[in-house]
Amino acid sequence: MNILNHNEALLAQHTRRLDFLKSEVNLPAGILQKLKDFQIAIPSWALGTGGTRFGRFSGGGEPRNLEEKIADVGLLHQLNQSSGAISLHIPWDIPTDPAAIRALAAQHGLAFDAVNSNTFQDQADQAHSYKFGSLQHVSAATRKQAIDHNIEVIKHGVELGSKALTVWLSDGSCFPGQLNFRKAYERTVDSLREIYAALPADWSLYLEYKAYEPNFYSTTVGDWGASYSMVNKLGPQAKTLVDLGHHLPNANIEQIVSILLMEGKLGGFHFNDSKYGDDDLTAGSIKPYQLFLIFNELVDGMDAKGMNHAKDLGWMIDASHNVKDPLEDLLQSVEAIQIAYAQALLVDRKALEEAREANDVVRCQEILQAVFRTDVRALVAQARLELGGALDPIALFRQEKMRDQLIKARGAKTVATGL
Ligand code: LRH
Ligand code: MN
Repeated sequence: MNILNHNEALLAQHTRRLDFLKSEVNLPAGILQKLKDFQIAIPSWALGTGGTRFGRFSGGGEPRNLEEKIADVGLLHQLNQSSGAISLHIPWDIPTDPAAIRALAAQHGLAFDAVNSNTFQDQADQAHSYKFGSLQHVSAATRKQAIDHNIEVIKHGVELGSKALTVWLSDGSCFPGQLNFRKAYERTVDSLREIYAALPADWSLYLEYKAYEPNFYSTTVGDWGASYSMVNKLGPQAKTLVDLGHHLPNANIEQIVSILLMEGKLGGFHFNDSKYGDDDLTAGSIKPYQLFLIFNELVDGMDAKGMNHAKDLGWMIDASHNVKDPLEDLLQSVEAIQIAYAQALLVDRKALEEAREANDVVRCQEILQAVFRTDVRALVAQARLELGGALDPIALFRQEKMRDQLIKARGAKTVATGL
């Protein structure tokens, strides 16, 4: 892939844009280094074409195994130098030879972020079905099976150098009366305690909440309150994971983030966007202002606690690509997240606090919206350039006809494991 030629052709235009930005905005010291350090993990289950119950329209050249998934994330990272980690989902991506997989990832400059368990599908050789839940299940044998699976996933993660387990439970009910909410909650917490006890000392457990789907009346870990109350019962290594698509309409996610962060119980994110439900669309594609407001709370809250922006939270994407090329879609999501982070780093927090303390509502809004309306793409591109990435990753992906090359190498009908 000829990144040098690509950047050379775009350098003059890029420099003009960057100089203009610098003429308009005082760039805080260290902002470029922060952007360069900020790596976003790519979900192993989102490298193929996603679908819905109504259909799936594969684009071809999809990765056929974990090795090819790592190669695809490696390609993204080569292009944008901001996708330096992969988040695996077990059993969709069981690393049969962990040492070889770890070495292959290292060759691509990739680390392993949180590993994800799966007790929302029944595997062929499974003794007990998860139809009526897993960690909440009325049957102790089914709960034990789900607990053992999570402990197994931790073992896979340890072999790969991962430091966190993400637990998302589809557990809940579809009809009033079906579930004893209190028993389901207590059984879930008791089951999580056994998983928590198996965590290595330097690991985290991320408990991901979701309002609905696949259950459509109640979800046992259905909102931040349920997750927060449970992770508080578990202990200091347990934190809440915020998937942007897992909220009821109009939820104020940036407020949820600020409180979880203040309480030291925010573990990380699954970035995506949505208009209606858990649509798993490209980050920043529907509500870019919300994404900016979330990063505004993150930068403010992390600085208030002296946290390291790049290392102290789990930055992961969780998306599904029904109509776009999966790799182009992921490049867009990473760019949108980097833009929201860069803008949040430009907010004049002293002026904002002064305006808030003065109840100068207009001034507060003007400070945030002025930054949101600032085009920081040249700054994000400069970070990529300095790390050896492409000034315009999607343009280069297309110029090099990468999808055609993948189809030629893998075939037009290959289907990746995942959603
Ligand atoms: C559930 C979810 C969860 C994953 C799955 C692939 O909606 O967000 O994070 O396990 O998607
Ligand atoms: Mn998710």
